[in-house]
Amino acid sequence: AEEQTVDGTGTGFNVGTVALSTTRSGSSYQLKDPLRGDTYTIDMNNRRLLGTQFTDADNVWGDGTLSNDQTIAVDAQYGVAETWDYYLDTFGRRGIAGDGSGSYNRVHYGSGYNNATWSDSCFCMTYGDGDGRTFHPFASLDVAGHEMTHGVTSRTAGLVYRGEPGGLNESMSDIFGTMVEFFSDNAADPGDYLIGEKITVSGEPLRYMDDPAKDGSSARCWSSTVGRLDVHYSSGVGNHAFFLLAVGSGAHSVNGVAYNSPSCDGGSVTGIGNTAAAAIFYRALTTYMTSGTDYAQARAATLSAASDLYGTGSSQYAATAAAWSGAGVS
Ligand code: ASN
Ligand code: ZN
Ligand code: CA
Repeated sequence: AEEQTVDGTGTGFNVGTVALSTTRSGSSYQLKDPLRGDTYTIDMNNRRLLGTQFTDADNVWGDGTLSNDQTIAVDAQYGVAETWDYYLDTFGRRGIAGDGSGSYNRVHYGSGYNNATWSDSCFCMTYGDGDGRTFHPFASLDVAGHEMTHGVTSRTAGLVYRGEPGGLNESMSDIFGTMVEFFSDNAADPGDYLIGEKITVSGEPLRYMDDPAKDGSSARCWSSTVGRLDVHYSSGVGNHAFFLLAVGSGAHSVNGVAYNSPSCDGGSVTGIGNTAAAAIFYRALTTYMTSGTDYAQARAATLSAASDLYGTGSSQYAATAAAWSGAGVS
């Protein structure tokens, strides 16, 4: 049958009721977005192989409850659309690879699976349903932005996933996942500097960008042994530097959430806002960083980016230097 781009609507578990761009094929609708590289979502039906396409008779997807299999597909499909729009509207990047090609989501993967992953080989996202005790299903805006940013990093700097470059890779995913959450401006999931706050049953985030050590494992300040940590903990140094750059040191409230970001060197940092901070980090990631970039080199890469964008005499350049010093990277 001939395929048409149509306006659908859906109600997710985390995002509430949202607009979705979908595909009409004959008398049925598919969860496939022709405006964003034909990105689609499939149902793994709690198995690990062979998913099935989501189809629908009335183009109204999910109902906000987890007993409806489409509900979490709405969160996943919305997450990829918002991530696409963030990168395109902000940096002119068309899709994860930057070439207009779409990806796809696999939801209801496995049984009680406590993770979400990006794969460069399938160019796809996989979401577990969580075990229901510690984790809800993993489809939330910051997780979607985090995972797809792994694809962006892979196609640009190519940061290896171990040691300090691995921590930096993880940090880039936390940073841009957070930027996607702010960009989306979704009333049910407003922007914050917390990672994964929607996917835990307790409501506690997995990670805190203002003070990464709050999770009990992540590094707040650089040290010569930080590269020995798991990459999800060594990411703390980069997350802390980004928070200091965007928001600043000390106490701040954003969208009703209170933060307190200590600086490692005792200096104080005045934030330059998400837009300028993200512009500096994106240019550093896509222009200056390479597979082996460590934290000292990340500082230099962002300073080069800040110089290109704002000049070496700018407040943005000075804040970039102060932010890394505040995370112990001098
Ligand atoms: N959800 C994890 C992450 O993106 C999967 C992994 O360990 N790579 O960091
Ligand atoms: Zn990750
Ligand atoms: Ca968040």
